[in-house]
Amino acid sequence: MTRTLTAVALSIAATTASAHFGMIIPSDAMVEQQGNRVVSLDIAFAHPFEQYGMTLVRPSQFSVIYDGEATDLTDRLETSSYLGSDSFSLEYELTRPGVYLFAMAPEPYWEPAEDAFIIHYTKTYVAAFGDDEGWDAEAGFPTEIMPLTRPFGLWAGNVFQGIVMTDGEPVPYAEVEVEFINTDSAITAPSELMITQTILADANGVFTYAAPRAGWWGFAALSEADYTLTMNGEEKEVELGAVIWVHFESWQ
Ligand SMILES: [Cu+2]
Repeated sequence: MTRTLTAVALSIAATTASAHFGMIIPSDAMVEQQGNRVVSLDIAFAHPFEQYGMTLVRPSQFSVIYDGEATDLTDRLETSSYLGSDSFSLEYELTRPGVYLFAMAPEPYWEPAEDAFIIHYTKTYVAAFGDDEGWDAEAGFPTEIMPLTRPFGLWAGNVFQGIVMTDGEPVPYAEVEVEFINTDSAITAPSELMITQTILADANGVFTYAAPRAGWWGFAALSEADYTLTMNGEEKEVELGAVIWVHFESWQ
């Protein structure tokens, strides 16, 4: 009996601790030609629904991909703070119409609660000047969610579909965690189970989620790496996340 209770307590702790997301949140997902063409990006690691920040060290790579060409912006990231924890920010001027894909490959994050490292490959798409050309561009991550739904210009309530890919192949029944940026903790979850929504992809690696509310929604497809990293001389597992951030617009 005692053993059973301990197992339950441990699994609850693991679930609660695992709701972290790599984050790239632009000031606007659709930038108009008239007005401010500079997009401000928050680049962070956090529990978005619970509004809890974690430390992000300078990513090993941060880039923008436009028209098939990647530009390294890692050195342009400014140190910042997100939900009280170390993060980065970037001001980036959009100069041409089309889709800009911002992509982060972070350093491995050591999570003692999970006795594992976490690497969340994170991306978001920004459309410039009313042109959606390039909305399905690839960041080229080892694991990545490819959008099947155009990842901007969605209404709240629309479904978002993506295909989970690892090393260029779809991942059948991949687990995807979904969270909303609960700004100012405006929403109270009636149950801890509702902080993170959990879904599985189908046999073809395709998942579907209908966002019930306007705002930023993050999708993290989680898998275990086929390699380990060393911590104090011990081999430790590595959790890989393929994260995409998508904004849903209000009808108002
Ligand atoms: Cu965390």
